Amino acid sequence: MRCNSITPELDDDGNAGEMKKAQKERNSKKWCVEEIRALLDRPFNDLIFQAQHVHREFHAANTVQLSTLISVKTGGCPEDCGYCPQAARYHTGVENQAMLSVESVVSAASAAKEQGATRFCMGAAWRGPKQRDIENVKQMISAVKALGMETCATLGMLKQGQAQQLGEAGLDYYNHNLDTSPDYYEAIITTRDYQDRLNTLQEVREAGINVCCGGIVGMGETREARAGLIAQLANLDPYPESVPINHLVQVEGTPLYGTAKLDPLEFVRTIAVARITMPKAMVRLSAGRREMSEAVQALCFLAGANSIFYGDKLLTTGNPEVQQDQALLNKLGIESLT
Ligand code: SAM
Ligand code: DTB
Ligand code: SF4
Repeated sequence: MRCNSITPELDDDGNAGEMKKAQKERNSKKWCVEEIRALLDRPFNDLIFQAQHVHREFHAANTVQLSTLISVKTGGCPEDCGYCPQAARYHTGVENQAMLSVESVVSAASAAKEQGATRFCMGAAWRGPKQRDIENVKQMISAVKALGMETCATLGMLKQGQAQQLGEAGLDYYNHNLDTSPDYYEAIITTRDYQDRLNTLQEVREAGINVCCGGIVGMGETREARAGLIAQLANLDPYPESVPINHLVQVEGTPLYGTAKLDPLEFVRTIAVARITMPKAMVRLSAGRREMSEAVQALCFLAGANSIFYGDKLLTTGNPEVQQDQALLNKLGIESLT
């Protein structure tokens, strides 16, 4: 996409006043890949300073939102996402598990709430849900909502009308990631295309559900591809309310196992650019935290991350222990949103 002339500029200190005004309307700012690439290329300190500046204009400093994940249906997925331990075609040791009962989901949500999570996200290893799956998930959504938590679901591609049904059951957020840039997508997934993902995001938007959409870095992509992903996210109109930036969790048996490790500062840069280009969004420092040092996580918060997955497990892989996270947040003087 070419750069357009209505770009609200940030001044040298990263002042986002003009941008804030523009964002009150629709997403009038369109980002071209070159502009985002130029942000990613900035000297590290300048980039982080700019991101923290934008962050403080749009969000309360030193706060973090906590979301807990649960896998309501695990493994056996027909898709071929090269990163995913739940794809049936890879031998990763993940055991297939039938749909959880509503009771067990509610008790996990209630435990998560007890520990301080405000949002509960239910994930399923499907290409997309069938109508009977939707019926089950609707019950889970209503029951979790009744606990006073925000609800989120990630169930794969949605057919027309399905988002509407989930919304009626009380779904606040739908997570559906673009994962990487359009150009790199085919190297990672071949069983669906980019447009399929965009179509589902459109369904979710039209149903009035908040969009949670982000991607994965550390999959062997170039910096240019990371710029391409952020451009796609930032140019959604409006851009997502929630933007999970995952670091690839390398799982033995998946095609991406053994991918060359990404310099952690590249991950921090990606967070910073997500913050600058999507100022109002909650930017989530997502998968991969267990493999990250506390110092790198602290840099991610400085770069504008203000949400994390909280709880000992993501879907099938590990996440830092709750007590460890509480200690880290304490150490950094970051308070969780209630
Ligand atoms: N099956 C649904 C789908 O693909 O949309 C929902 C569940 S899927 C596991 C949700 C997201 O988890 C994926 O889009 C991907 O971004 C992320 N994910 C899966 N495996 C991952 C891994 N090994 N490392 C980092 N993120 C991963
Ligand atoms: C998202 O962006 N990351 C989460 C959530 N949305 C569903 C999933 C991460 C999964 C990591 C691999 C696993 O635990 O299976
Ligand atoms: Fe299936 Fe989702 Fe994993 Fe892809 S990411 S293999 S669609 S569970």
